[in-house]
Amino acid sequence: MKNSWTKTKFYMLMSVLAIFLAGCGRENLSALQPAGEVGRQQFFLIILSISIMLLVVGTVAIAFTIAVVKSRRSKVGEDFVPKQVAGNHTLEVIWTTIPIILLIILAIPTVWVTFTLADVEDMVTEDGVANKDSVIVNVTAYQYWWEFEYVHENVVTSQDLVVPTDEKVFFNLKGADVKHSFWVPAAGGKLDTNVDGINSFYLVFDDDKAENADRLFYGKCAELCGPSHALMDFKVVALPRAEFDQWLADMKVYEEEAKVASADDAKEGQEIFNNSCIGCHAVTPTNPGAAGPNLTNFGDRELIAGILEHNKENLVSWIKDPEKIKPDNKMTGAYQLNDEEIDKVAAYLMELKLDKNSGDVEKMKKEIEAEEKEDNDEGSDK
Ligand code: HEC
Ligand SMILES: [Cu+2]
Repeated sequence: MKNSWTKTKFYMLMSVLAIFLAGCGRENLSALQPAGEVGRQQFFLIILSISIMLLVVGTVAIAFTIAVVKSRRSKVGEDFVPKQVAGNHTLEVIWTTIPIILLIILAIPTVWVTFTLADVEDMVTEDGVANKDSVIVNVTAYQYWWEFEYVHENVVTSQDLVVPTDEKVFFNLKGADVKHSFWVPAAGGKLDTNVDGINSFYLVFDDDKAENADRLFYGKCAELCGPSHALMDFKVVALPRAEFDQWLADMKVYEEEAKVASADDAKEGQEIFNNSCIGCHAVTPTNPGAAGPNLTNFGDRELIAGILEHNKENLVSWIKDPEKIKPDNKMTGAYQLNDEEIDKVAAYLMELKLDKNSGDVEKMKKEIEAEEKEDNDEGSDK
């Protein structure tokens, strides 16, 4: 009876562990299932260092076991004194050389990969101006949200980072208030976002891996930054280049003027928004560095505030009491609205969806080219 209970406990423990470990295998957030070149190289380093570690631990464990088994008192007697090897030259040379060789095997690929992954040369042209062929995103981390600025296109968004697949995407990282850290486990990283100084690197998202992950990867803040640090999530939407360009062009439709609400309550909501919220939240895609997330395409988002499921009910709870959802967030107490007003504002925000395929990609490309010419002229003047 006792025996079977022990067995049951064992199986219970194992099944809990299995469920727990199953979380390690998700393609949208696991460093163990790399989604691109950067993640793969980092994964290779993980495997290399673990293999070397296992080799060392295994050898030591085997040597230890042999020593313990062979030198039992019952076997060798009370007065046995083993052979003394202190100061033995051959042995000392062996156990100094082996660790040196192992460290060299570990060091060469580590240093090589570190320098390769930090190579952001393609970000600028020979003239020293931003390379228009590369997608460059300026990332700013705030307590407790993320802002993404597309350098060439002059488009700002937040919380959902949209990237093209199968090419290097370059990031310039900085922190607006305290130090944060930008991490997309499946694609690579992490890299600190410092308050002074910009860190740059690139990531690659393979198109087939993105498709397996339903085109959505998970991102995290990886540096303790305050009470809501653990809630400082973002999403990465990885699209084929043509769809990515179209998304940018669709955002640019609202460059000059915010989307106008259509339903009656949303219309009233827009007015309330323009009185109480617009000081911190832009609804056109051209304003970086505002005090709150850019909401131009809020209706298309995956989540609210990076963590809540995207529906109107949750939006109402967020506007009513953000403090309850994200302690210490910087929106709490910034306005006073009654339930009816909150409902209308929420109706308005849910309407903030991009009109798919309304933007003119060709026009956008021409604008970028024209700007490049200007920059190049300036660049060659120097
Ligand atoms: C003092 C500036 C400020 C004001 C005013 C303000 N907010 Fe915010 N808002 C923020 C900040 C900061 C965040 C990010 C909070 C976080 O995630 O930590 C935020 C987040 C949000 C989000 C989630 C955004 C996302 O990308 O998921 C919504 C929705 C929102 N606010 C709606 C409103 C509405 C509606 C009003 C007006 C009634 C308003 N805010 C007024 C600063 C402000
Ligand atoms: Cu953070």
